Amino acid sequence: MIDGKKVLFSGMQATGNLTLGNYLGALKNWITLSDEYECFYSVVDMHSITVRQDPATLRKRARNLLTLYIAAGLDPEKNCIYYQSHVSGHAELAWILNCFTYMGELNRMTQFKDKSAKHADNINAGLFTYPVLMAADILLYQADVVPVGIDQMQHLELTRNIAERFNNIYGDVFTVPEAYIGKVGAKIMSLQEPSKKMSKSDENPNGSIYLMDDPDTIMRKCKRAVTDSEGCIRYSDEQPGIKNLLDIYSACTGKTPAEAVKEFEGKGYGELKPAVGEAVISVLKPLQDEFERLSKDKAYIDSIIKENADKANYYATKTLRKVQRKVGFPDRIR
Ligand code: ATP
Ligand code: LTN
Repeated sequence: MIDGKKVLFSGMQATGNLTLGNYLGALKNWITLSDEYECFYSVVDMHSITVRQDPATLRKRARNLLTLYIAAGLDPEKNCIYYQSHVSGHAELAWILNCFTYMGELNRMTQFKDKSAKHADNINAGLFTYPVLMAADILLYQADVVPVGIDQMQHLELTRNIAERFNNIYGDVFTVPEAYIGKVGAKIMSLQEPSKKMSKSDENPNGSIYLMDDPDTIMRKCKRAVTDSEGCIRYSDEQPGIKNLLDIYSACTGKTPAEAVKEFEGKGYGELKPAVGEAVISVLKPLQDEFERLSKDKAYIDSIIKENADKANYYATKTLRKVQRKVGFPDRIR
């Protein structure tokens, strides 16, 4: 609890251009929840280097991502928006938690298996212990709730297990966090391969709508979305392409999938696809305009970076000192 409010933590990696999946699955829910909770939204740049990055590109993407959080509607005066690498407590707590996490647990993580298959030439220890750093992110702020897409559930379960294990030994040190998964948009699929999730690291750019895509590109990608030959619009697992388009439409318009199906009753794919395109454009256009405006205001963004890093450090250090005492590190001499 901070000032009588429950705490929320979430983060995104600055590894590529954000997709509509990232927005509908995560960022959009962050905004909905931001009034109710004391929120920490991190650009998790330390996680990004588990895969090789070009330094200048990473720096640029991290800044763009931080700006995008604000452009999407998170008020940086109320929400703590900061770079993970500016708070050394993340790495310090991660080290301690590494000593409370089993190799077997990390071996089971599907993200590790997927990423090591994809980057077979660089299966580094950081990629393996990635979930421990993520647990440290969350536990450092004593977060009650963590809004993420479904793909992160396994990491959240591990975080809860680590927290409970630690608490069983040392008493109530960590808040055990709950995942928050939104009702619509929790898993947006690729427009080209609707059995795969839409991902910013997908090699086929037509599978993903990027948040910075211009209206023509968005419309073109929606019109080319892979569907099926059934010809009728139902919300069913048998029609994954159509289901995905209905999910996108619902998440962008605030309608339920059932309402969306009703709206397109008796209509064809030729009507659904451009309607989805329009819905996406109307969500992304204001965000893009605000991003452009904010990007030009260097001094403002710099001040947010500085102030919020100080705030995050304050809360992080509080937890870290407590944990260090519990495990038996010597007190600091003042
Ligand atoms: P990468 O392709 O680099 O692994 P990613 O696109 O999966 O990245 P992350 O940075 O790992 O993105 O995820 C940021 C947030 O977006 C997480 O909360 C994740 O659950 C959510 N998310 C990612 N992809 C989707 C998707 N297709 N649908 C819904 N939520 C998603
Ligand atoms: N692993 C997450 C990003 C992430 C995160 C976090 C999300 C790192 N630390 C803490 C929520 C809370 C991802 O790949 N999407």
